[in-house]
Amino acid sequence: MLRKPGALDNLPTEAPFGRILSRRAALRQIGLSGLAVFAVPALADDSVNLPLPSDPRKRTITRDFPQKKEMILQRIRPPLLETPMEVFDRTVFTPNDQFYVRWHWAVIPESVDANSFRLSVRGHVNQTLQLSIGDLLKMPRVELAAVNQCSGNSRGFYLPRVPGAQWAHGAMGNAKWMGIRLKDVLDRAGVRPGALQVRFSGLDEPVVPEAPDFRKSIAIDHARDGEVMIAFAMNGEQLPLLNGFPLRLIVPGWYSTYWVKMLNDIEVLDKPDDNYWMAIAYRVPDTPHANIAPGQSDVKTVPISRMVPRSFFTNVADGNSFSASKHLPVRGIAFGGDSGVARVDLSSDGGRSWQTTRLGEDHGKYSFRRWETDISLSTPGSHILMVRCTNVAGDVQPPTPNWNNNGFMRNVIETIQIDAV
Ligand SMILES: Nc1nc2c(c(=O)[nH]1)N[C@H]1C(S)=C(S)[C@@H](COP(=O)(O)O)O[C@H]1N2
Ligand SMILES: [Mo]
Repeated sequence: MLRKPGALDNLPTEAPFGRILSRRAALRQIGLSGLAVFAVPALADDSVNLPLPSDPRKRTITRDFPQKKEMILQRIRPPLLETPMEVFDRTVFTPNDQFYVRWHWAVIPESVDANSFRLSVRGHVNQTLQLSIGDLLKMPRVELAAVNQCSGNSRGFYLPRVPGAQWAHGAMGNAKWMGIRLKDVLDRAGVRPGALQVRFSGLDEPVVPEAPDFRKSIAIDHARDGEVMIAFAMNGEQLPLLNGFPLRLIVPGWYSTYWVKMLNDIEVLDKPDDNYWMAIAYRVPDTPHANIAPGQSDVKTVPISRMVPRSFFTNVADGNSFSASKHLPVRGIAFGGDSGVARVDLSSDGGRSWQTTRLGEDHGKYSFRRWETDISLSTPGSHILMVRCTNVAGDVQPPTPNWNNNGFMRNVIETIQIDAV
């Protein structure tokens, strides 16, 4: 488990197992390098000001977590690390060493021995399985680009504020995930008639035995849709320990709470999962945009599920100044949620008129997609820029922010103010 700051001061900060795997040599080596050591961060002086409505806006930049470069520190233990916005401007795939990190419980293995690691498949099946990494590597592989986004991404923008990590927009990332279909693993075990859900759990544990272990479930048909996968690689490398080495679940188009890390247990259920993480936590109001009035009670809730479209500026930020000119290149990223990006529109007059942006390469319906356009900034003074994604299903980002007790599913049209001088 992660120890208190100071306890591991003499250990190296680099994990020895973060070897880069070439895509072709494909993950044969994955079973050989399963050791990572946590060194607890010594906090650096660097900081960043997040564009949030409330304090603390000033956050520490840390370089002290294994296999991670500069990250915005939200919490040390268990680690919550946010991706700095400029990372999204550089590339459509978020590098593993700056991919955000979120864990619920602090008892996380410091190392996982990939040779002795076993994934169990049990419950309402014909045959219980104990699969090694080697077993999984022999099964047919699939690769898919998909956005991993925390349900509470952008929670720091909520007004009135709600408890929970005060993320700006960096609790998301896009990667090419490689692994095997969950369906193939379930077929191997043989799902018995009457199966309702499949429950997933990882190697992390609560700090006290009475606290609920982190477990998430999805419907049996969803689990067998051929898209939900068990990933052993991300962006052509094995998963960083903090992102779930050696295996994690990928549920394309759904919020990341279902993307269970360090996945070692799959249980087929013949009744609905009523564990804490399904019945109490990660629920949203059953209303459009999961929106209620602050303070409203007696609201019917449902487990959070599909993501909704979003778009962001990556090369300009609120408060930036530019010299007045006819052409300012503006660009960013968008994603459609659980369907592809149909269009991204930009307004430079506070939402009165909208122009269509050019979209970048299409890496599939669950991926980030880049957008870019030029705006005219010839009049000195303030300009209000807004960006809005419409997905292939016709869902569009709303003009007003949603609100709910958990700060989930924010996807209001992003608005920034820039100055021409
Ligand atoms: N085993 C395990 N998996 C987990 C969690 C966790 O606490 N334990 N948190 C979930 C949540 S809420 C999020 S947002 C994502 C974060 O994934 P990342 O750290 O790879 O970015 O992991 C998900 N999977
Ligand atoms: Mo999350």
